[in-house]
Formats: sequence, structure tokens, C-alpha cells
Amino acid sequence: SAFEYAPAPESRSVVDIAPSYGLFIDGEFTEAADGKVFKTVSPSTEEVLSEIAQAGEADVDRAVRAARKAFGKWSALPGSERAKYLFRIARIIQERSRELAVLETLDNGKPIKETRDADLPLVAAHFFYYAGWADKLDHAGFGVDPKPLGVAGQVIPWNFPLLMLAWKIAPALATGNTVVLKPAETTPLSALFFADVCRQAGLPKGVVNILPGYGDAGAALVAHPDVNKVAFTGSTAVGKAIARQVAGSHKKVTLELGGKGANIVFDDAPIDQAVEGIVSGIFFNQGQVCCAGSRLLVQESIQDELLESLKRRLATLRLGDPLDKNTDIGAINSAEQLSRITTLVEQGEAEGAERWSPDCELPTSGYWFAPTLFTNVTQAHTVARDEIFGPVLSVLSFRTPEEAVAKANNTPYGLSAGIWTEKGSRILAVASRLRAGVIWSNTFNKFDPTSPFGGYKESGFGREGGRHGLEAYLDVR
Ligand code: TXE
Repeated sequence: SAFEYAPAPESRSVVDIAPSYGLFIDGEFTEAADGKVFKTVSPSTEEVLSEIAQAGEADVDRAVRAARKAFGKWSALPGSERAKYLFRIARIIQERSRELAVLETLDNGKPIKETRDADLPLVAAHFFYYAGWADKLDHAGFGVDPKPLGVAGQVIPWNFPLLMLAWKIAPALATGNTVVLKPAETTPLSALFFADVCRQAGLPKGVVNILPGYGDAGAALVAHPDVNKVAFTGSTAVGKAIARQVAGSHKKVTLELGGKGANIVFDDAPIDQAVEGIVSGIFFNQGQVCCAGSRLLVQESIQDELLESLKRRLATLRLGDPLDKNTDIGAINSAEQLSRITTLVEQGEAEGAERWSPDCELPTSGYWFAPTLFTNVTQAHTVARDEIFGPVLSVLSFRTPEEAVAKANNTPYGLSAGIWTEKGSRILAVASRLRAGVIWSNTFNKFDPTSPFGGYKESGFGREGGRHGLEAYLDVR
């Protein structure tokens, strides 16, 4: 109604975006060796935000050399000294979180509500958390005086640009490694802003290097002989290629790949709470989340009631300007991602699953996809098997806990799952049989830097976050 409380959209003038940015190597912003540039656009308007230097092989080499040069002194610092830098970075991120939230929303397309309330607080929390470990590595359970590996080559995706950077850079620095990080081609801005944060924190030159670019730069980084550790988050296809590339080399590798998470709702679950969890499980960040609850498994006896509530709730979601603080559903990150989602959804319809979306007007420019439900889904349907990475939920039903577990595990992935029931004993019994690295009960998509995160099966290996996240960056002694 006209009287509804509608705060003004967050203004993009909160953050200064330069018309162009360089690569960040050895503490300086520089052009690419071959002078190449690419444009980054706002997915909600298709407006060009900035022109970015595009890293190639020569730049990767330069950055790895800088990181190698910085490694000696950085790794020799007492942990308490490294901690000071990490604490400083965490505080600067907090102080500049409004700028960063707006920047991330502009470059990624996700609602400001999410960048402000989830991404940015978690980013700061990660740096605070790993700062606390830097002088306690003897007590981390990886032997006495565990050693850093050297230069970490890190490749990250576009769905949580700054948070994925924090997940990778914070533990690497805390353990005494130096870093060359390649952000995704569609979301380079917050990583470049982070480079500036490093300078502001007085981080020694070369400890963190940021190389915006495409997959070829990522591949060159993975292949560089002087990289000791590869950390990748992205598609399973590229993850497999990276695993093949580093096989047999000295490089340690962690992979965080796709998922097809099951959200399992039993008949004794509090329905309203479950509906909220289902909605946040698949529509948070437009479903572009590796641990999204993209398969709803609902007990047959409550299926009709639950779907009715869910549809009512979906009709209230507000899709539109990501800078508007009321927006629930923002833009899809890129034209490519939108076309992947569209193709899979069309395939779902062609295979006979029933498609439903609430009435919802999509903006005329930018990349948008309406919240979508698929019912009449069988386990053989593509929409029940493939990661869609969009705001699309496939609904399946089950009768017994055994059937729920079998269906939940019937996927090549194994990243996340959710269990909704009032029975504590059932939570434990079901959770112990689910093959997934992260299991939530009566909640979904809750993250905390103290919790290890990572997958089973084709969702990858290694853990990020928590004490376990340190191991990826240490040689156990
Ligand atoms: O991923 P890519 P894309 C899934 C999701 C999505 C699909 C494709 O299903 O629809 O992957 O997304 C860099 N060597 N996830 O194409 O290509 C690339 O530049 C080294 C799940 O965006 O894997 C970017 O920085 N690096 C996922 C990063 O890899 C390479 C998050 C991810 O891009 C490379 C994203 C190569 N050969 C997508 N090729 C999750 N786990 O959260 C590309 N890159």
C-alpha cells in the first residue's frame, strides 16, 4: 500500500568507482603486460561500472614472483605480528562496510540486504577469527610448529566475491603464506577494493596480489611452477580440470565445487519456520549458492499444505533494484548464468515437470529470473540432478526417513543438507546417514567462521573455515 514503509534505496554515490582499475601486484596497481582490459557491468542495469586490467600469463608470473619474494619475511614474522595485520584488515572492512556492500551489490546484483547483513559481517568475522589463530598454530592440532606452504594461488567465483576472498585469504595469511588471487571475471571490484584495504592496513608489499581476469589467467596461476598451494571455488568441471592439472605435482589443492542440497521436511516440522528456511535455502542470492537447498524433499502427508504455504510466501517476495533495502530477489550475475538457468528450466518443462512462479514483473534491462518451483519431479529429471545455480526449487516427496535419506544422497554432489523436524533423535539419526559436508537442522544457510565448510563426493575436498581450514595452508609437523 502507499503507506508501506519503504526506505530509500542505498545510493551508489556511497562508493567511488574509478573508470578503470589495474592489477594489484607487489603493492601497486599496474596495467597488464599486454595492455588488455575488460569491462565489468552491473547485472541489474547492464551499465558498465569500470574497465579492468586483464591479467595474462606474464602478469601471473610477475605476481607469483612478488608473492615468493614477500614469503620469506612474512612467514618469519611471529604469529602475533601477522595477527595485527589481520585484525587491522578486519577493522577497516567493518569501517568501510557500507562502501563495500554497495560495491558488491552493484557488481554482483545481489540485494543490499544480503551484502549488508550477511556478506560483509561474515567477511570481517573471517579476518577476526583467523587473526586469532595466527599466534596459536602450535595448538591447532597439526603438530608442533607447523609450516606455511609458500605461495597460495587462489581462484574464486562470482557468487560471494568478497566472502570467498575472505575464506581464502584470511587463513592463508594467518598461517604465513602469501597469496595471488584471481577473482571471477564478472565481479572484480570488491577484490580490488580489498587490495586498497591491504594498503591501508600497511600489509607488506607482495603478501597479497590480486589479478582480475578470465579462466586463462586462473589456469596459468594453477600451472605456475612456483605456486605451492591451489585453492579453488567454482564449477565441478573446472575443479576436475584443476585436479588433473596439479596431479603428481608438489602442489596441495583444495576444491569447493557444486552442490544439489536436499532440504528434508518431516511431517512434525513447524511449517512456517520450514517455509522460511526453504525460501532462504534456495532464494538467498538468487539461488546462486553452492550449498543451496535446491531440492525440497517433503514428507508426503504434509506436501499439499506445505506447498500452499510456500506458494503464498513466494508471492510476497520482492524482486527488483538490488540497492533497494526492501528487495528480496536481485539480478542474476551474468547473461551467461541467466542462459544456463533458462536452458535447465526449459529442459525441466520439456521432461514433464510442472513449473510454477508467482506473478512477478521482471525489469526490462539487466539479467532476471523469477522465483520458480518445479513439482511432479522425479529423481530422473534433470532439474532434480543438475546444479541449476538459480532461483529454482525442485520438489520431491518421501514417505519414510529411509526414503528421505536415500533420495537426499542420490546425487553426485555432497555439500549441504537440511533437516526439519521437532524430534532431536531424528535429526541425529538422519544427519549421520546423509553424505554431505554441511548439515543444518531447523535452519538453513547459516554460516560461521568457526565451522568447517566443504563437500563430499563431487562437491570437492578440503575444508574452509574453522580450525580445519588452517590445515589447507600448513605442512603438518
Ligand atoms: O564457473 P567457473 P562459472 C557452478 C554453477 C554455475 C557453473 C558455471 O553451477 O552455473 O558452475 O559457473 C575461473 N582454470 N558454480 O562458469 O568457470 C573463473 O575465471 C582455472 C558453482 O562461472 O568454474 C572464475 O574465477 N580457473 C560455484 C572461477 O574459475 C578457471 C561457484 C569460477 O568459474 C578456469 C561458481 C580454468 N580452466 C559456479 N576456468 C560454487 N562452488 O559455489 C574458469 N576459471
